[in-house]
Amino acid sequence: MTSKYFKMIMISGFMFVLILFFLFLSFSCKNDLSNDANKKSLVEEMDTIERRSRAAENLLIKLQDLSKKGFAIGHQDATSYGLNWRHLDSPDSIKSDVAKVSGKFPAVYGFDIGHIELGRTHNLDSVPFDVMRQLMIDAYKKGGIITVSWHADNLTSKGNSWDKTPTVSDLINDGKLQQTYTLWVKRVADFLKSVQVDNEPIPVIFRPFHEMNGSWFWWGEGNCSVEDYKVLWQGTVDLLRETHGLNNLLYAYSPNKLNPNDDYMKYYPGDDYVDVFGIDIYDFKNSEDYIHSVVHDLAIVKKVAQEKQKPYAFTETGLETLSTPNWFTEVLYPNIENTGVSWILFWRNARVDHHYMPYEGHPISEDFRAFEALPKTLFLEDLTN
Ligand code: BMA
Repeated sequence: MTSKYFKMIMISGFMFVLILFFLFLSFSCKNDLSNDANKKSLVEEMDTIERRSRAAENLLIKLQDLSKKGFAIGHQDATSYGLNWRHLDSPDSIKSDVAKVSGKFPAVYGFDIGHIELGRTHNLDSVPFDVMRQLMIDAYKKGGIITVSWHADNLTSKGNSWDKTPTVSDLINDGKLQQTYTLWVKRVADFLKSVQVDNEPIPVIFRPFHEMNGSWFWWGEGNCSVEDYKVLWQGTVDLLRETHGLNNLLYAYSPNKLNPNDDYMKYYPGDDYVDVFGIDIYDFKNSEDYIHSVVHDLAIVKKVAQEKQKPYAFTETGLETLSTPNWFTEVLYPNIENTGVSWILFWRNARVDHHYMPYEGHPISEDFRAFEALPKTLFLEDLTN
């Protein structure tokens, strides 16, 4: 009786394995034979999930999809503070200068984690990291997209990001500095891992070491060689991805506006290390020059991104103090509406002499409302609808 029963279990077990095997075979054949480049085999899918969480994969898809409808409007520190207010002072309500002026919240939320590497409680612009975490979670839960830059201090001089003392070559050759940098990246990883919804780290577009073709940061042109830059980028991503197991990050590569002989891909660390292409271009109160760069440079970014089948964005822009009348509808919009960028990030509203989005009562408010009403501008509610 016992042995008959055992035999039956063995046979049904064997049949079960056989069915599974055929099921798997039919799945992989289907994928092998299908000509659809977007379909992944089971094995590929497992690899991708390990490398990028499901949520990060979804974000990549969202970026591609939304670019077919328009471009998402982003603002740096949108909900952390604005002109004459700080989230810290009235944490019960979420505010934003963009919402105060247009009635709509931005779709993309930029944050900067400079000074997380030092183990500080506040970032370089005095935003407490605990508040930042809450604001990231809030924005993500509402359907917003989160992007994070990192104005890290200089390892060698202990000055800030703008301290040009060469340090990347030191880092590559000096074991002691490597130890410190490893700790810095651990602090970055710990923070980005701690921003969770339903016990899962939320997906974040991480944009470290930006504007490297300019010479104002320690990781920039002239302060760090091209080869060293790539080693720095790859080493940082390896630490985050492999040592700390972060799979919620998409990595954005964002040089500054190109000068005539600049090569957009000069500092590119490789396809395995970049998920999104970007560029930072500011209007230094010269619309003509700005428009020329926007049109010329975004065309290059678009070409590269399309070849590599990755999304692309206008990762930083703005006109400080917004002193050019109708800037949003006349200078910016016509020159980006057909570029296919997924998002555009305006820099922070810090002070009356340092802001890039209108605030209540700003003379450009009406133009901004007209910009909001144009077909391609996507705000938070446009993403979720
Ligand atoms: C710069 C300025 C600085 C700020 C830094 C990081 O462009 O806005 O005041 O500290 O970004 O946010």
